[in-house]
Amino acid sequence: MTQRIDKGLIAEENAKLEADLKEDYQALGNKLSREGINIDEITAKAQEFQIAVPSWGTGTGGTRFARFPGEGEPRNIWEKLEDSAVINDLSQCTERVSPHFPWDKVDDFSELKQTSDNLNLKWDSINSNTFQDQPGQEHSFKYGSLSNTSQASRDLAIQHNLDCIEYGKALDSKTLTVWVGDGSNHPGQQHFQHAFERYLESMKTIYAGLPADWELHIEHKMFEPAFYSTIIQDWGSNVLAAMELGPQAKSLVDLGHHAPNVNIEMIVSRLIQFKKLGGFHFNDSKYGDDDLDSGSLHPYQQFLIFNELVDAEYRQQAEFGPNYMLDQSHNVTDPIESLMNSAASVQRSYVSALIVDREKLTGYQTANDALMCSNILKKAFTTDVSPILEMARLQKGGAIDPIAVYRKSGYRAQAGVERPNTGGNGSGIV
Ligand code: RM4
Ligand code: MN
Ligand code: MN
Repeated sequence: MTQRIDKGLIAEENAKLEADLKEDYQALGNKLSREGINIDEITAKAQEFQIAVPSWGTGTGGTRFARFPGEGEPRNIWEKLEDSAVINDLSQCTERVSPHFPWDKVDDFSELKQTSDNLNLKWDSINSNTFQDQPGQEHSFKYGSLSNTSQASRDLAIQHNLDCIEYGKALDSKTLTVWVGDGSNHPGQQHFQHAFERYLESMKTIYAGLPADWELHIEHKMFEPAFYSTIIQDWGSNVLAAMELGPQAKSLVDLGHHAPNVNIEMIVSRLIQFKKLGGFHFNDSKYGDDDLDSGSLHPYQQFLIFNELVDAEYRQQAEFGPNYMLDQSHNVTDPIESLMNSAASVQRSYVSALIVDREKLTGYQTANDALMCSNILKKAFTTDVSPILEMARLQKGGAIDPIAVYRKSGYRAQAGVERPNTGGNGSGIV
């Protein structure tokens, strides 16, 4: 097992930065208190914030053209867990891991649960995979899974999802997330309505297998692998399916799965209003499903999404409690560093949204003062809340500067020695 980051190293590195942090925290605290905000209350909320790490994000991702394996990348779920523990030790806001099956399948799930317990990690949403065939698979998913014209292929896809629920029970998860690549590449290839009917019929069987305290999250994506039509291509089809299935079915929003310029924060608001917001896959993108670091391109959009989420919290919206997860896949960075960066970026959006003056905003909205509405949001967004994030980590035993400590630890080089490249990490994203 790769040696975790030494707590002594974290303390030593924090000690170098602590005096400056205290000064910055005090200054920000003074500024916020002039606006009636208690900085310690915001820090306490930042400390409660959690965002799950995708097991497949700990390995190096690829494109449709090639994958360039990284040094010491995890080869199986045990090693993915080790990396996830490092991310959480330093970041202190990622105590959950979201697994993907069958990529992360093991023979003994109680052993896996025991291992995660020992690493102080819990399990988030279970992701099923019917977007590729497994070796020796009897009925192919080439022409779709839950909506395939072949009943035998559909049955296999349904069974896989039911198996995922069983794995999830053993790991004490409470959510199944279903994303399928089903769709078509040629106009006329598929009868839209019949395909959607087949999908819904399959999903009803999966829904019937859900334990009473579970949720079923449906994830939409506009395109890829199908490039003409996709069965759940947008939030409209998504929420229609969720409404058809019942109250335990909700929609999941992956930020990279929309057409460019779509107003995602408004979709979020609609889903909140109708109690259908299940969760998120945070990432960023310029073109499509790019899976770049969260907030690396559109930090204001990410903030505006959190503005809706915090508003729902503030209004104590009924049945509101989405799962927050990262979903990204890296080609050129160290995935541990990127996941730490992304987790902090999403946490930053949450904290920035917490300092929006909601009473003033409502007043300006009522008065139709568009300029001041926008300025209220911009004011919160442009306030540098870094001292809050850093203090939140420090007080929980994490690192003031997670990337610096991680680099100093030599963890990646050590993983490189202990995890010789076996040519794959079980996650079939190329
Ligand atoms: C998809 C989608 C799903 C993820 C796969 C790996 O584009 O984002 O959430 O399970 O990729
Ligand atoms: Mn996703
Ligand atoms: Mn995606």
